[in-house]
Amino acid sequence: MQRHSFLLTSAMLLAAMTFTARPSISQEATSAWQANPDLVEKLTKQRREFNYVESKVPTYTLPNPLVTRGGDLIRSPKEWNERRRGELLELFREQVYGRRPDTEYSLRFEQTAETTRAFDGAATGREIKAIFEIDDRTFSFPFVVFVPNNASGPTPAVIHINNRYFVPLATAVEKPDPFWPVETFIERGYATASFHTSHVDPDKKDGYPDGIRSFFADGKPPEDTAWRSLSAWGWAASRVLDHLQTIDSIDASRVAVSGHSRGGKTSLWAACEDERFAIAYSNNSGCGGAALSRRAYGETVERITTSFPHWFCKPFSDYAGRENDLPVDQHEVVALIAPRGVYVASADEDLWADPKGEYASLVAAAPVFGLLGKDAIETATMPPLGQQRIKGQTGYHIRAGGHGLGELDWDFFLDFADTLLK
Ligand code: GTR
Repeated sequence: MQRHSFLLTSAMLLAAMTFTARPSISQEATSAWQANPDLVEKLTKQRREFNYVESKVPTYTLPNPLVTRGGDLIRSPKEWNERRRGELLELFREQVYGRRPDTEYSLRFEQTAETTRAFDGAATGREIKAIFEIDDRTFSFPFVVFVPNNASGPTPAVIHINNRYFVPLATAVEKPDPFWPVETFIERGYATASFHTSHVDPDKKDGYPDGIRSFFADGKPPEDTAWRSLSAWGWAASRVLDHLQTIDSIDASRVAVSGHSRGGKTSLWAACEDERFAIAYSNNSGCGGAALSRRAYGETVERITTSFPHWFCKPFSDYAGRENDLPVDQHEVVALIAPRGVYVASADEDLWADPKGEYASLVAAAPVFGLLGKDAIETATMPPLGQQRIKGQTGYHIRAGGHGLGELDWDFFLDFADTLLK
C-alpha cells in the first residue's frame, strides 16, 4: 500500500486535491449513512409519540433464526429445511400476516386486450383477467403483462405489486411511469407484470366484503389468525406468476417480485410463502416489512396495527409496545427467502420506515444464507448514501430523497437482478 502511494501520477494528485477541496462530497461518497440530525429533530418535534433518535432505540436481542422454538441449534441445510423453515413460516402466519385458506378453487386467465407492437415494436403487452371460481361464485382481478419481442430465449421477469393504482395496458404503453417503468424493463431484457392491490383486496379498513378474502370465506368474517390484506396481495402475485408460467418466452424460474412500502411488505411475505420467486424487492417497506420491529423506530407495531388493522392478523396487534415478546422479528422474513435473492432499499428522508432497521434486518439474516452455502451482506455499517452494496444473494441501497419509488431504484434493482437472473 505504502509503495503505491509513491506512484501517484500528477493527474491522480490533481484528482485527490479536488476531492479534498470538496469535503462534503468526499464525506458523502465514503462514510456510512446516518440519519440527518436536523431531520431527526424536525420529525421528533412534529410527532413526539414516535422515536427518531438512535440513542433512544430500546436494547433488544433478536431471535436467532437458526435456533428452533425448542432451543436446538440448526447446523445444516437439511435441518433448516426439515426442522426450522416450516416452523418459522408458521410463526409468521400465526402471529403476523395470517394464514391463507386451503379452500379449493379453479383459476383461468382471459385476455381482454393486446398490443404486439408496444414501444416501437420492442414488446408485446397484454391485459389479462384472473378469474377464480368456488362452487358457483366467481371473483376476478385484472393485471397487465409485457414481454420483450426480440429476446434470443426465455427472459427473466419482474412482477410488480402496485399499491398505488392500476395501470391499464393502454396507459402503460402511452405514458411512462417511474413507479412501474415498463420500457426500462423491456430495454434491459426483462418481461414484467403488474396488478393493483385494491383490485384483489380493497386497501381500507372496511373493504373486507369486496375482497378475495371474503370470497374465499364465503362472506364469513375472518378468524383472528386468518390472512389479511398483505398476505392476500402476495397471494395474488403468486397467481400472476401462475400465468407467467404459461408463457413460453418467460423463464418462470427467474421471476422476481417487487413492491413499494405496503407493497414491499407484501413482496417479502409473498416470497416467503411462495418459493418460486427468485428475488424479493422491498422498497421503503418499513414496519412489518424489512424493518426490525424491536427497534420501534419511526412507525411501531402499535401504530401500524391501529392505522391499518386489515394488513396484519389480530395477534400482531397484541405486541403493541411489547415488541420484545414477539417470537419472531423481520430479519427472519429475509431468512425465509434464503437462499434466493433479497434486495432492500431505503430512502434518506424516510425515517418513518427506519432505514437502519431495514438494513440491520438484511444483515441479521446473513447466517442463514451462509448455512445454505450462499454469500450475503454481513457488513454491519450501512453503505454511504446513493451507493449500492451487493454481496451474493442480498443487495441494498439508500437513496437521497423521501418515501417513493423511481427510476434510480429500478436501475439498482435490475443491476442486482442481472447478477442473479442473467
Ligand atoms: C404509511 C404506513 C407505512 C407504509 C406507507 C405506504 O402510511 O405507515 O407502513 O406502508 O403508508 O404504503 O405508503
